[in-house]
Parts: sequence; C-alpha cells; structure tokens
Amino acid sequence: MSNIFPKNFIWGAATSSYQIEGATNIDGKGKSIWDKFSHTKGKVANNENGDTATDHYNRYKHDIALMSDIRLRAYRFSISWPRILPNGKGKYNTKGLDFYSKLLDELLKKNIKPFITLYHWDLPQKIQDSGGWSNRDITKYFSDYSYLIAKKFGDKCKNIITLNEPAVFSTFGYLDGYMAPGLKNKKKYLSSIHNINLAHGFAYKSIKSISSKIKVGCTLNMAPCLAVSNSSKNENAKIIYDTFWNRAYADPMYLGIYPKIIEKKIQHLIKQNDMKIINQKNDFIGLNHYQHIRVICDRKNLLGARSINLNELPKKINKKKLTSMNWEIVPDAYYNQIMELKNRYNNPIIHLTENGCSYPDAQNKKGKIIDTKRISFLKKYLKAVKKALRDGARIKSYFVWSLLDNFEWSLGYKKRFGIIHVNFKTLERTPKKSYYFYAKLIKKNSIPK
Ligand code: IFM
Repeated sequence: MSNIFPKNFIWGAATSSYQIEGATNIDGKGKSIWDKFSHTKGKVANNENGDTATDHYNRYKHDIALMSDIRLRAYRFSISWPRILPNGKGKYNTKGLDFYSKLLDELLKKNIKPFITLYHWDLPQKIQDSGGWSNRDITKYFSDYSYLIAKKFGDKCKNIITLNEPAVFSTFGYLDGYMAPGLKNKKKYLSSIHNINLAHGFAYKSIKSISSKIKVGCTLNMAPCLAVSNSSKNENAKIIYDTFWNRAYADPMYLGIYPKIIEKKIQHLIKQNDMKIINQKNDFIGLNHYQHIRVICDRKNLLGARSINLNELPKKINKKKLTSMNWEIVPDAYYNQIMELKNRYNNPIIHLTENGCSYPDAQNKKGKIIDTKRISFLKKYLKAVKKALRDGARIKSYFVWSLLDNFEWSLGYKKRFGIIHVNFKTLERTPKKSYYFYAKLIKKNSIPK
C-alpha cells in the first residue's frame, strides 16, 4: 500500500477555546462552567485552571505563524460561547466577536482553512444555572448562538462543527461527574442526550438559513468497545456502554432513530417532529478517536457499565503500548471505527477532527523536544487512515490533536498532546520533532519513512 494521500487532502491541527485561550475574565467574557469547575478545589489535578492556559488570546498571531511555517492547510478551533454571549443568550459582546474575527482574518491571510467548532464544552455558566444541557430551553439558545456565528463569520468560514464529543460532555459531565458541571444524575444525563441531539438539529437549520454553502456536521468521539472478559454480565455491559457511547448521537443525527435501549428510556422527552429536526442532511461526520474502550459491568455506575482503568485488566498490558494518558495504542481500532462509520452511516464524508497522543515531552539539555514516540504513534494511526481510504472511506481531512500543549481538563497541564511544546511558566512555544515530521508529511502528502 502506498503512503501517498489523495490530492487536496486537508492536513490540519485542532485546539479548543478553554484549553488554550486563557483571558477568561477580560473584554466582557462571561463565566463558563469550566471557569467554575476548575476553581472548585479538588476538581482538577493540582487545582489548575484555564485562566492563562497558553495565552493564545494574546499570542494567536504567533501561533498562526507557526501553523503557516509548516503550510498547515486547516485549523480547527472552537469559539467560546460565553465570550460571545456572556449570559449565553441576549446581548452579544462585540469584543468577543472581534477576537474571532481577527483570528479568522489572520488564518485566511496565511491561506489556512478555518474549521469552527461552536461548542467544545465551555458552556456559559448562566445557562448551566437553569439546567444546562438537561433543560430543553438550551436548544433554542444554542440555535440562536449558532445563527449569530454563521451570520458574523459565514463569509470567512465554510465548515462548522456544531458540537464536540457529545458522549464525553454528557457522560462525564452529567453521569460520572468527572468533568464540568460535575453532576451524577441519571435523569439529567438522559435529558441531556435528547437536548444535545435537538440542539444539533436546530443549529444545523440556523446555519443553513444563513448560507447553504456552509458545510455542517457534528464531531463524535467514537471507539470500538470490548468487554473486559467474556462473562455474560460484561458482554451485556459492553452492549449498554457501546449503545450510549457510540450510538446515542450518531444514530439520531445521521439515521434519524434512537437505539431501542435509549429510546425506551427517553420516549417521554421526544415530541412530535423532534426526530425530523435532529436528522438533518449533515454534510459530514467529524470523528475524534484515540483508542478502543474496554468495558466492565459495574452496578454502582448509573448505567451499570463503565470503561475500565487499566489496572482492572486481568492481564497486564506492556507499558510501551500505552501513552501517558494510559491509553492503548491500537491503530486497528481507528481503521475499524472509520469503516464502521462508512458502513453504518451510508458512506458519509468524514473529517478526522482529532487524533494524537500525550507524552511527558521534556526538553533536553539543548532545549529540544525529541518526541519520537509521538511520531511513531502518528505513523501507525495514519497508516490506518490510509487503509480506510483504500477501502472506500470518504475521508477528507486529518487534524492532529493538538497544535499546542494545553489544559487537559480534569488532568490539568501534565498531559502534553501538542506538536508544539508550551512552557507553562514562560508560555514560550518550542516546536517538537513531531512538528517537523508533520511539516514533511504535509509537503510530501505522504507518510514520511
Ligand atoms: O483534550 C481533549 C479534547 O478536548 C477532546 N478530545 C480528546 C482530547 C484529549 O483528551
């Protein structure tokens, strides 16, 4: 199999607002659920927060110059909803719009295609105060926010992703409580599923009402599930987890139906026409993928199933096969997940909106970061992408996660995913070896040897 990618394949990098911007409390920005959560003692490793993050808000020009130096073709970033609408709705904040307007202009000047994500988890706290994703009213607020962004930026950006990883922010935010807003409430979790789906549908309609030329889709974090053992209780747990993790959003958004297990539980929330609103003619699916998921039966968990910690595995896994997130390196799972999208969702256009790995990435004595493990990871995963292309998947882009080391949510700043190193004391950027690897990949449009 050759390593050459199709002509016009889009090589990009991704980030998100709360993880990189900083400037959380200036220029009229409202508070987000992550501002509150990270400032609540004990919620984030070392009690870190995104107040400064990488200070991208002030350094965006320099960051875009670094993108341009390697001829990055696209940049996926998210807009901070509370920076635009401090209360989540109502009057907009001109300074917030100005920031993204300047960012977009700078990208276009350097010939870098912007991919906007409207929601990457930093919900306005004001909206959380009235229930957040568990209150159906959010669908209207999100739709209005989407309309505003499309109206202001639709001429500059032709690809909009409505939501980033619904399964993550609903499961960890409303069920396991491990991420903002930190709830453990099955009822709210179940309502959040339906409201998230509806919000996507309404946002699609709002954006398309501004211009049918803007391409719209949702980014889903999907991964093949494996039972931790073949006992019937674990096999059953796998089916439950797989349904909630992989199908709760993709099936309604892309097929117009809820999986039976979920439908039974949320039937009372589904109003006439809801399924029609949810199931739009999406232009693409965005896939974020890192590893497969091992599932165990756990009656204490509100779903009766959860993903495992690796130390719960009957057999130890070779440490070399793990990243510093303790995630397994399994490129076959990437291939299988892409093919599952192709086969189950009628061969859609796919954007690979996130993939990458975290390692400690210390600077050596000469100040260099030789992240050979990341390069090896990327080579393996990109070969899986290539194989899926060969087998007919309509993949148009690949976005490495991430452009910069950043704030890894509840895990704080220790987990480094960037191809550019950030010194969180001085905020100095240092391209890692993988940055130069990526440059070569882009130049040759082929996986370097
Ligand atoms: O950092 C996150 C990102 O915000 C969403 N996808 C997974 C990444 C790594 O955990």
